[in-house]
Amino acid sequence: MNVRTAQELALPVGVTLDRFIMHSQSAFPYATGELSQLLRDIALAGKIINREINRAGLVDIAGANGTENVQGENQQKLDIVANIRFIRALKNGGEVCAILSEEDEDIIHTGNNHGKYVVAMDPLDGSSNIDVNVSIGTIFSIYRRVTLISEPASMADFLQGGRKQIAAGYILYGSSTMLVYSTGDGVNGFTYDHSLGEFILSHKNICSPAHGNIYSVNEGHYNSYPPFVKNYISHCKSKSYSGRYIGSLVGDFHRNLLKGGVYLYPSTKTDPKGKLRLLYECYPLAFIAEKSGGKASDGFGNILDIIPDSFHQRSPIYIGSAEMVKDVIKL
Ligand code: AHM
Ligand code: MG
Repeated sequence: MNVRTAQELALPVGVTLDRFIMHSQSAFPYATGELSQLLRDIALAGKIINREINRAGLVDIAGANGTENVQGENQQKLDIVANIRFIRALKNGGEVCAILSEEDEDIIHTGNNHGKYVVAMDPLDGSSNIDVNVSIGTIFSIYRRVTLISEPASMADFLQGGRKQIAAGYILYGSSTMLVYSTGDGVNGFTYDHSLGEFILSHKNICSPAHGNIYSVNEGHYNSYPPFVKNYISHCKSKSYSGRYIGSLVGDFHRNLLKGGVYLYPSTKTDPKGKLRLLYECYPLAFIAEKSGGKASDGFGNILDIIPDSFHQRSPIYIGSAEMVKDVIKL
């Protein structure tokens, strides 16, 4: 066990995210604190988005007769609002030189060319669930830039490949709001305490069960799945596994991470590369899966080993409990 994990394990459940981050940083005497600050910026953006989501229904009512909300801002769809909030928080933080978002075709330069990091994110994933009060999530992935500091970031900073992520995680806006992240050593979960306005360590050192009895897949597309996926679905049925599919990647992934299960988004006849985006959906969750003992594959190899060639490229994904992912591929 390295120093950092030992330090983190020493902290009891119930400490604040800030304290946890500070404690983790203290294991590295030469750390500048920039990554710590970046994680705090992400948590802040998560709190703001959480607030927007919680009052979304009310805002619609308040804005029914016009296009402005209570703060005089234009009414916008929640995923656009989340995108704006996230970008603003990362720009203000100063550690990030560029952002790749699911909502924008090109990378967004923050103007902080001295920032060491780039962030790829899906600010609000699960679009079909956004307006119907079902769990949704933010997914993020952090890289140290490879281009020269002080110059504008470029494609190369984002196309380094999943193994080069230095941190990744997600925020789940569900029955409670949770931030789950890893900087490489273990995965920890923090639940948002509304009354304190703080994320509190609630799920320490999360370990993905090696096996489970949940499978999550959109069976509506069954007929267009590859034969090995159909075989796996039959296998799950023969074992009487539970089918659980929210249609919200973060929610489905999180449940399977805690309880043991596998999430599948295969290639289909119409989408031979699957639906989910490699850089800000598959990579970060694959990182969390692996750091917690789970696994993620595209059906051929490890998701993290795929070398990307474009910002918004897609990939099939089979992710979750290690043994279950192995079973999918074996079939
Ligand atoms: P989105 O980025 O447009 O929200 O799409 C991603 C979502 C995932 O959260 C979810 O697992 C999947 O799409 C559901 O897709 P489908 O409706 O095809 O089952
Ligand atoms: Mg998405």
